Amino acid sequence: MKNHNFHEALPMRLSRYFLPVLKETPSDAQIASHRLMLRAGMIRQQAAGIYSWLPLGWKVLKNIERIVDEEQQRAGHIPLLMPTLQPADLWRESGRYDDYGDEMLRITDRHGRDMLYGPTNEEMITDIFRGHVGSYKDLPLTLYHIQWKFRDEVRPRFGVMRGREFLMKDGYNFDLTKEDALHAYNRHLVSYIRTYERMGLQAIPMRADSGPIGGDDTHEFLVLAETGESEVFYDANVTDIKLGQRDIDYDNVDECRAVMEEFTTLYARTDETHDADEFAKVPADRQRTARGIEVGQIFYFGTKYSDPMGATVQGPDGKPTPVHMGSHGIGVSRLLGAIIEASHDENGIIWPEGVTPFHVGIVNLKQGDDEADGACDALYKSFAALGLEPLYDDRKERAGAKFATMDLIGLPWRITVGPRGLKNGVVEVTSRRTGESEEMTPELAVAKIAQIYADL
Ligand code: 5CA
Repeated sequence: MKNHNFHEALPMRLSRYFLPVLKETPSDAQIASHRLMLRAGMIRQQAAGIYSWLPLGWKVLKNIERIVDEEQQRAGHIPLLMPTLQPADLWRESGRYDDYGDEMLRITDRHGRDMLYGPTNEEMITDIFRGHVGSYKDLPLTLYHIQWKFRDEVRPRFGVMRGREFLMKDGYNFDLTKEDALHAYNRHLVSYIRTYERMGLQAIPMRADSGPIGGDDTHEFLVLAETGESEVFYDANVTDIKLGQRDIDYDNVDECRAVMEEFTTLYARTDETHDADEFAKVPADRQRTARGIEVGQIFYFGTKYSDPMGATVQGPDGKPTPVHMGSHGIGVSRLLGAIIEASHDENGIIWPEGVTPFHVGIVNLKQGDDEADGACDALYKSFAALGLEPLYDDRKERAGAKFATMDLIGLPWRITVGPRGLKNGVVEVTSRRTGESEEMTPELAVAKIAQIYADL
């Protein structure tokens, strides 16, 4: 299998894990993803819109972060890390310190200096750029980080979906010309679609409003879901467009533009930019009004920050030129909620293979039976040796309780091991998504599951 893991595989026995599942459905959680994340012991609320990530939730968050990271690097973007706390002075330079309003958490340090917990990083990255880059020869450049943000939302709700503290990937492109910056915009659009598809999500780019970030060109990426906070209007045919396994050359300007056009030509807008006259031109049987979850947004805003902050490079003519910029964000922690909204049933979560916290669950129907214990141990070791992470339910619990836990936490594959099957030399492999089971030898079960992940 392609092992992109930055960490070692972590096979786990449930008896030693920390998985505080809740028996009751939390009454204050209004949407499925919030309820399921609490019930599956993934998060714990510490204050309004502020969560601890418990081991299972943390593992999924890391998986999502890894996919985002890989796709950014595939597109040629360079990772770094900026702090969560920022000096207010940088924001005074851009004029946003006063403009940003009550969503900004303002802090004063012991010396009386104004600080803030970053809601986004345009100013700071522009400061880094102006301090270290001086020539057009160093362009194009796109820097990004995956870092916690704080926005003092009036109504934090729906769990990680609208948090106050949340994890975002934010990237910033620096280019000599508007044309180059628009290539960066298209490159981000393509890489985002690829990122979401790897997580089993269809996120439709829709023309949107730029809000406090600024600029004229902006698209939001929306996952259709009844519980989504945005109202969206689109041509039904947009949902047929997929990137799939296409090999994209991110340096190829025409290729990226063609993909951008393919995904953004049909009508698809959020309520902020919805235009009834334009929408009326879509054939009536294809007009759709729905709700969506915004899992990302890209912006081109030209010299909005580079001008006031003096981020210039020496152009080919030797003259200082302000750089053209854009910023590009993915709601990393929100994505957990979006994935669950898109993929669950009445029994619990159904993780897509790309982000699942464990690759496979092993359920021992008769803990303490030598043969069953031995077969489970052997499966566990085989998966671990392949770099896969099984979660082995080795507790002395009833079968029903074990199945309920596995269904709730949503591992896409389950292997059930019991004395009866073992007499015939078989275990049962069950798909969480379809509920279908198949009997096979333990060796074939390992091979089947290993193949599924190798094909991702
Ligand atoms: N600087 C730009 C792009 S880097 C920016 O901040 N864009 S943003 O405001 O659109 O945020 C990027 C993404 O973060 C959003 O698309 C959304 O998915 C996520 N996000 C924004 N606010 C929250 C929140 N309160 N809770 C969870 N995720 C959020």
